[in-house]
Amino acid sequence: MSKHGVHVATPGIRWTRRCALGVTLLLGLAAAQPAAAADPVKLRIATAAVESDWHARMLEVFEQKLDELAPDQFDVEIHLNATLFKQGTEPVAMQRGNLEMALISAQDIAKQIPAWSVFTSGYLIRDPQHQQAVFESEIGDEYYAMVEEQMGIHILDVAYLGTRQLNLVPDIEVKTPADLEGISLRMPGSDAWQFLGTALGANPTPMAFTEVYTALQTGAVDGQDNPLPTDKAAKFYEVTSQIVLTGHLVDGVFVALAADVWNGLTDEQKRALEEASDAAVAYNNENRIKDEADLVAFFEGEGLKVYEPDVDSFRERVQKMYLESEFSKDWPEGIVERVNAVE
Ligand code: KDO
Repeated sequence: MSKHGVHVATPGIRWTRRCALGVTLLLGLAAAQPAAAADPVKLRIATAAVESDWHARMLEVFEQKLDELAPDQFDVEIHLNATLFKQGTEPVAMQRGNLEMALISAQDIAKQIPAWSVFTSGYLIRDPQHQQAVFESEIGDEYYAMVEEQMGIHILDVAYLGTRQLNLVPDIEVKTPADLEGISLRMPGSDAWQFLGTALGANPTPMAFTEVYTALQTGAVDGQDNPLPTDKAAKFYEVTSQIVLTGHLVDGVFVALAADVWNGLTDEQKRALEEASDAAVAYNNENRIKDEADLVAFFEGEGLKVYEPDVDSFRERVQKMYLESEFSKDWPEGIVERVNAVE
């Protein structure tokens, strides 16, 4: 094309044996050259996290670390606020080859592997250190292997999402589960999440995370449960009056990627991904744990009531309901005792 944008006709080339020989020589030369650098591996990461929450920020740490360890080998794209895939649909997107990476929950996994529902159960994991220890133990190896074999998803790590607390609009006093009777509590949309709401004594309402702020604001629901750092990041404190420190679920998100993508990497690339994920999780956990300790004062400053209920009454009811539930029939023999025994 000329600089004026007009196509200039190329004088016709007459195809002769000499031309053919020249092409063969050229092709041979090209084959002798070192292989051109492979295209970077695309890693689109999907999550419902909001920008200022620690599990969103840790993805930037992941991207930077990966670039340091394996420059130009990965092309990371971070998609927050469930903009790429709806919350809870990420595992299937990875299984269908439509997504490379996501932060997924035990509740998402339990939809396909019922044995995983043990990790959706309230008052089982004691604290963030216990969570790390459990998933670094043989239990973690076994549970991650199930996900790899049965779902074709490779888990790199668990990141501490925080300890879930109740966050309510009405100005009521909550001491025991009985005080939640008739309270419509937004829970994420899956059976495992809904059951947790019922076990707490409330009326669970399924709803995606992205709709929660408006639902609280308009009174469509009476409350929601999330860890304190998420209540701050998603600004739920602007539209609620109290936080009840039930501490009912020590929650985590799993840093996961499609096994097909994982299996296509070199050993060096795999090591780089593992190291970058470890760095990201360490950053998330450290900041989130510190935040949880500091945030009560922040919410009180915003005018919310923050108090402890009779936690034992919640623990007793929730544990009993899980053990008697349909979910527990799918738990491997002795798993609760093994989890409890991890120091
Ligand atoms: C939520 O929807 O309440 C939840 O906390 C559930 C988690 O599993 C996770 O999906 C999280 O939302 C999102 O990452 C947003 O913080």
